[in-house]
Amino acid sequence: VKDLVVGTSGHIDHGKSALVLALTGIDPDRLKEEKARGITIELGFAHAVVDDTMCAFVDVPGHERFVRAMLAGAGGIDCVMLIVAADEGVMPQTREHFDICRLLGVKAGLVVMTKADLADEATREVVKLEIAELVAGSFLASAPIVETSARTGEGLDDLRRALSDAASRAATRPRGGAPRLPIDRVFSMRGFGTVVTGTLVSGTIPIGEELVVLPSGRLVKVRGLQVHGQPAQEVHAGQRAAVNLGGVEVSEVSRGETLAAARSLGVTRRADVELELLPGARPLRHGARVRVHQGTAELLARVSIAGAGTNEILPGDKVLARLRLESPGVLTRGDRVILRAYSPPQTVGAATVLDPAPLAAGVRSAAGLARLEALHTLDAAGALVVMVEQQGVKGLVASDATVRAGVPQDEVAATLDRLEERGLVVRAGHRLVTPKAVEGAATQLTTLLEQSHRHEPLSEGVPREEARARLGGLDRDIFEAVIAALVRRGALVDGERLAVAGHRVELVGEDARALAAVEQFYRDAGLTTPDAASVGAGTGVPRATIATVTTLLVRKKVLVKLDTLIVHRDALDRLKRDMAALKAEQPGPVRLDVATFKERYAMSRKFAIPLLEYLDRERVTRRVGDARVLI
Ligand SMILES: Nc1nc2c(ncn2[C@@H]2O[C@H](COP(=O)(O)OP(=O)(O)OP(=O)(O)O)[C@@H](O)[C@H]2O)c(=O)[nH]1
Ligand SMILES: [Mg+2]
Repeated sequence: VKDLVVGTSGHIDHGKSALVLALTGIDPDRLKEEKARGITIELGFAHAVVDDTMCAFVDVPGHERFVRAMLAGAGGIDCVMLIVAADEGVMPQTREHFDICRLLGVKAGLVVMTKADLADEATREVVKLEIAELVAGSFLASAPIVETSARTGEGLDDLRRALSDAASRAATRPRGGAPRLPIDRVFSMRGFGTVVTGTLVSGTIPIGEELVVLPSGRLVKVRGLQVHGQPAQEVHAGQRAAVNLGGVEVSEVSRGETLAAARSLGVTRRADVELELLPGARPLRHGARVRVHQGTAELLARVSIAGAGTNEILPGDKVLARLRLESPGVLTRGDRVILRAYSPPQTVGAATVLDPAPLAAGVRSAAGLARLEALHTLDAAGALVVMVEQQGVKGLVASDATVRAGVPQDEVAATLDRLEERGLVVRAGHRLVTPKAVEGAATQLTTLLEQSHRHEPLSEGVPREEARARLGGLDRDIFEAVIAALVRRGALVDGERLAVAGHRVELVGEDARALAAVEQFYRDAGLTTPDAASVGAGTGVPRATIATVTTLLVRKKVLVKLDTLIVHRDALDRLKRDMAALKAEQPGPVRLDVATFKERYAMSRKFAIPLLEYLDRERVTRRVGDARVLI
């Protein structure tokens, strides 16, 4: 069977709940207060199989004070029954609810003229004309008007047929993709714990799934599922579900929050949108406060109109704008939200999200407007490129492809392949960046290295981390991409230190002679190496130059630093060979103590200890107590 969520809509007292009861046998008004006052206050739920369709009915209140609840219900419906009482005709909330359905983009539905038993033929004809005028040019323009009476049962079979027709036309919701369930009720059930209900607007949730509640970010696990009071193994898009959640208390979840897959939706305080003001609304000023309804949530926000100088949105206009949310919202690109005035809280329009997490840079400038215009005309992949471009060399975290640009999770890999192939985006580890930004950073890095080579010709290059810091603390993944780009074209030598290809530490004139003299001095000194002062005295090289050339020789591994000693590598090689010879002289383990070592090489303890420790490190000797054994 096909699943269909059918919502009621219409003015107070027009017989919405009575009709749902007549169709399903289930009274959607459950609350004591609803019974006492004879009106619907909260969303009501019922279900029935019509033909081969399982219809989940969401019954909304018609009272003008409860439009908020109506909106929470309307967000998840596939098909609307617009209800008009035959004895009253089209009334204010008939219009408002109908506006909301239209603005939300509900695609299927029908009109029901209820209380047919209370109006004569002529009155009903007038009401039909009113209805025709209301729905002209809309998705309901050619929908049937079914006349019913919950009292006499008249027209109920016609209604079932019309519902079945509408069901066949209604699009099914995407079962693939990430699950998203705006929560409309939270309660605790004995023996189960926390239960939330709502309509799954996309994806599939199996038992055992780990999800997240947003915006709070609490991690939860699905312990059990019910659809229309029956246990289920999984629920899919288009079904109303009760979800038993582990890992969270009833007090920690509330209506308006969203149950979703981790990393599929973002939490935001800012959203760039295309805003549409209803023809009947009052002009909306730049900076005006509005109520934003998304899913089951209501948030307060201020409207910033994009572009310089536009201070007002006129009725019937569509403009690009930014919503600055006063509390965190759960939004993704493509979401449709309803806007109501702050006071009185009438429905004034709707908005489609273009970027749910824009940077703080404003939208009042020409550049800000141009960016929104681009986001407006592009598909998700195109929008992703704009978002990546805007991040510059900082790049965009790859998960934002879904969270921000709205590329479905299972299409991200293919989309990025395509964008990379076309040279629009580069994947740098966990980030996305434009080739242009990588190039910019590459040029910067090259300039930086060239400068450094000029200032320190004796240095073999700039240490990696230092280079990264000097590029403004570039993200590690992007830094690696920049290096890779330069290496690929042979412009950079990669290593612990970075250098421009072709950079040679070459000493000329005085410096070259100093280097040779110092090296020769150390070579001659053998194992008992001189201190800096005697190097100066022995070579005649100035102190500062000695320091530079020594550092260079150490870096080139011609000289080796052993604690406080500096020893020529030839001397160390000779020492190792001597040790090997010593071992070869006699069979069995050869012991060597500090005194013997000192004597053999005619040196003091100051030299013997670092040299023996060096031999230990090189695994020529092994320390046993105070002595060594040759290995
Ligand atoms: N005569 C007659 N009365 C009806 C019919 N349908 C509903 N009523 C009565 O109209 C009143 C309002 O009906 P509800 O179904 O509660 O109206 P509603 O549209 O759900 O009202 P709200 O949810 O508060 O917006 C009740 O007293 C019903 O008994 C009908 O077909 N004929
Ligand atoms: Mg009702």
